[in-house]
Amino acid sequence: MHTASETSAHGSARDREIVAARVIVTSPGRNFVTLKIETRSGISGLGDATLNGRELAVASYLQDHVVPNLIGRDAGRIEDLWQFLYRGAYWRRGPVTMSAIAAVDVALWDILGKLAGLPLCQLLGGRSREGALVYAHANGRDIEEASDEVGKFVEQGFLAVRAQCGVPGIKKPYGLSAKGKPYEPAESELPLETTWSTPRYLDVVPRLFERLRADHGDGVELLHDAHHRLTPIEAARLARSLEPYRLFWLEDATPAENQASFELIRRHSVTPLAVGEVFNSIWDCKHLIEQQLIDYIRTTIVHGGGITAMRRLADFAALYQVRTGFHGATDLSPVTMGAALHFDAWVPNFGIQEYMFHSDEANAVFPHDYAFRDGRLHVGDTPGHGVTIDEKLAAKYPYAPKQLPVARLEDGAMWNW
Ligand code: CS2
Ligand code: MG
Repeated sequence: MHTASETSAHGSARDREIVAARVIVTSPGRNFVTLKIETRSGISGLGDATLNGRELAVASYLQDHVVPNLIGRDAGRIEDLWQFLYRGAYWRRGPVTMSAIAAVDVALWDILGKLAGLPLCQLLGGRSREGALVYAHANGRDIEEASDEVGKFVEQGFLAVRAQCGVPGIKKPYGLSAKGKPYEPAESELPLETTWSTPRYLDVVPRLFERLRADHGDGVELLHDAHHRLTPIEAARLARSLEPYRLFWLEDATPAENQASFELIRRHSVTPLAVGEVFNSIWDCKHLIEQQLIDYIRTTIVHGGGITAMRRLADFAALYQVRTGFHGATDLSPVTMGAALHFDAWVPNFGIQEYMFHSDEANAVFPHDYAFRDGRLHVGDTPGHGVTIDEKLAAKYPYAPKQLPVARLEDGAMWNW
């Protein structure tokens, strides 16, 4: 007999008992790892576990070390399961562990929404806004082409656009997609070796944004990703040189293992700073946030430990007026996009959501109810996060080993890609 606390509108503990959990690896245009948790009631939930270039590490972590611990547990005990998987891992944190925990967490929130008949944003506290402001990715081999690409997104109704362009003399600089194709960096089985030159890069970026403001005016929000390539003083120089063009943010200006290095950038510039897509825990950004060294935190649901963890991080960030700016590249699945958009709809200190388009194949494998209009992505009222998986179709796209590029300086020394 179940106690009153176990029998509620959300079914009984027996209904919520986890009876199966399956890891689905599929590659519709690119690799994705998805966890599907099934309960005795027949209700199931999905979580994204994709870690670009290291997908099978997370798939194994889930299959071999997490799934055996899920069977028989109450899917409604979301917090307890999060604590079990975090504290119980012993080897805490890290992108593989936290992506696996995130997949379980998001699947459980999805199940809870379906049991309650409520969309995820309602479970969190309801909508704070109509739609999430999103930014698209414009890039070009040179300034001219990049500006044309920005113009195309503005015409499509985007209110914010990230702009990257080629660096003269540098082959395969960061952020450029093959003409007309979505940007996908993990394009080879072993890392592609690219070259990097900070001096050449620092010469071209201010000219890019001078041209963008001249071509597109002050209305559109412009963003740029330095992708961990600069030293703190170089980042300070770039941030200061971009001040006349009023960026929405300069992202990953310098690697953030030493969070204090952002103090140097902050001393020299008022260009807003965003960081965190490679973080996986609140401890990676505690100093950055409480010292107000950044303006947007990029850590997102799939790599940051799920809804349960990101809710804590967002609330902590709100104390210091730091806003969310979730990572939303194509290597995060539509499951993460769906969950993130529900979070974006609720979170009081929302900033912006990255929106790189998934391929048609990926959108067919992961049907969803979010939609773009008026420069924002809107989630529907489907119970849960609103994303499903067509497993038959997913099975048609076998995993293909892919890794991210690496970067070397012109003298051959390894650098940050
Ligand atoms: C980039 C990402 O979207 C971004 O801001 O930093 O595309 C990043 O390069 C990829 O997610 C790496 O897999
Ligand atoms: Mg980035």
